[in-house]
Amino acid sequence: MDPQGNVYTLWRDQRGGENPIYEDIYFSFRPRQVLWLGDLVRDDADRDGVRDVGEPGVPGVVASLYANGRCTGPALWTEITDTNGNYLFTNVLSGTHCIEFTGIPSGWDITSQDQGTDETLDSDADPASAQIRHLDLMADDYDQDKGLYRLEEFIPEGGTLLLLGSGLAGLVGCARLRGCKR
Ligand SMILES: [Ca+2]
Ligand SMILES: [Ca+2]
Ligand SMILES: [Ca+2]
Repeated sequence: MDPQGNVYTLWRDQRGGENPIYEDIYFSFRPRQVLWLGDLVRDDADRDGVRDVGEPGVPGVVASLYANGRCTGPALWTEITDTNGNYLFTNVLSGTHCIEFTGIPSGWDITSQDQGTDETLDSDADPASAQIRHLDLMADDYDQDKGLYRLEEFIPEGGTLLLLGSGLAGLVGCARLRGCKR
């Protein structure tokens, strides 16, 4: 692949066993494609780095796309996450890109990167830089996501169990998550 995202492939096919009689040389060229890239910023309420049932999207976060692997120079496009926490860049050329997130709400931080084994459920942004670097985009990609958590409201696993409501109902409501929120 060249720096513009065009893909070149060269291979050969020999016939005749150990003493080949024929050798065919093949060459293919696949021009860079126009693709979609996104698509979610979410609340990682239990701070495990993985998207769980009941963890909603976070609206109003800014995602900027750069045509290089380190988010340098001017951004190509900027999107803001919608009410469901989704963002989507359309008409993105294949090749190496970087996404940078800004506008993170006050009192929130970025959860751990690349946790678990499911690329569709993890958080891909580096917590230190708020960037997803060196994205080699070769097909539509909807799995470039970021998890956030509320700093002051997280109670780690094994921490104090709070009653969210009255009686047993409140206890069950908190115990459903490994880390409970106030
Ligand atoms: Ca989670
Ligand atoms: Ca990942
Ligand atoms: Ca992912």
